[in-house]
Amino acid sequence: MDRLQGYAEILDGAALNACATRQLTHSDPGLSVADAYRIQKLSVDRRLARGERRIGVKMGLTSRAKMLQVGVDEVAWGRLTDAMLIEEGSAMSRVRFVHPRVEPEVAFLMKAPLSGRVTGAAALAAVEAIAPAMEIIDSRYENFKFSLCDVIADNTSSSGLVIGPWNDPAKDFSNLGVILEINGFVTEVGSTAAILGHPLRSLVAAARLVAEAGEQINAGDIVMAGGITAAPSLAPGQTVRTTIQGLGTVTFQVEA
Ligand code: 0L1
Ligand code: MG
Repeated sequence: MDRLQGYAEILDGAALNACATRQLTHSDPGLSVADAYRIQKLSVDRRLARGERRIGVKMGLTSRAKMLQVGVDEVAWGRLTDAMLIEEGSAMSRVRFVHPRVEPEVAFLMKAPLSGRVTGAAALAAVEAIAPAMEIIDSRYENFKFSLCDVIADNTSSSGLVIGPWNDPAKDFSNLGVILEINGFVTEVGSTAAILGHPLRSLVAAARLVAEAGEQINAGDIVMAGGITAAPSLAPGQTVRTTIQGLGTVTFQVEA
């Protein structure tokens, strides 16, 4: 079997069975970033072959807090499918995940395609709406430990997303206060400016990175701009809520 296809099957199996696996780079330190994106695509293709539908892309490692938390210092992207969507206000099942964590984020809904090197103004013109959101990340690696290549191959840990109310993107969303509460306790605070200085920069980076892979952001896609704070762990019984100043609130529960 092709080496990269084999890795894609290992990671896909780890996600399907919620069972952690060893870092690929422990046994294959020569793995490149290009190899890792190839593995990511092959792994997500397996999901699509099972009937999942592509719904957009996510940006990862877009804030200093995230980079420090995982010891990686470059942005990365991953692919989103409809099976990752968790309805706002509903419950996610903890047993479907290995060791899930949550990140407050900003989501973009696209009204026009975007690809390649674009300006911030062009990126904004392609946005239909923006929303407060949360990403549930779940590394398929043991102990949530990985290198940049490992995490890219693992679809940048993406495993769930919850989207709050959609807002007019004409609002200034460059520096809005963000509060992440778990069971009513303020767990993380931050600002949308933590996303590369302005969430729009993440969308500009997404257009460039996705084009480098020969793909594009499509009208109707969701683009998750990236985590704003460090990502706390999730446990059964929690109610998790993110509020972004002026954009609204998004909530989900964690059940066993
Ligand atoms: O979305 C993110 O910023 C996370 C990217 C992967 C790193 C992690 O799993 O924490
Ligand atoms: Mg994220």
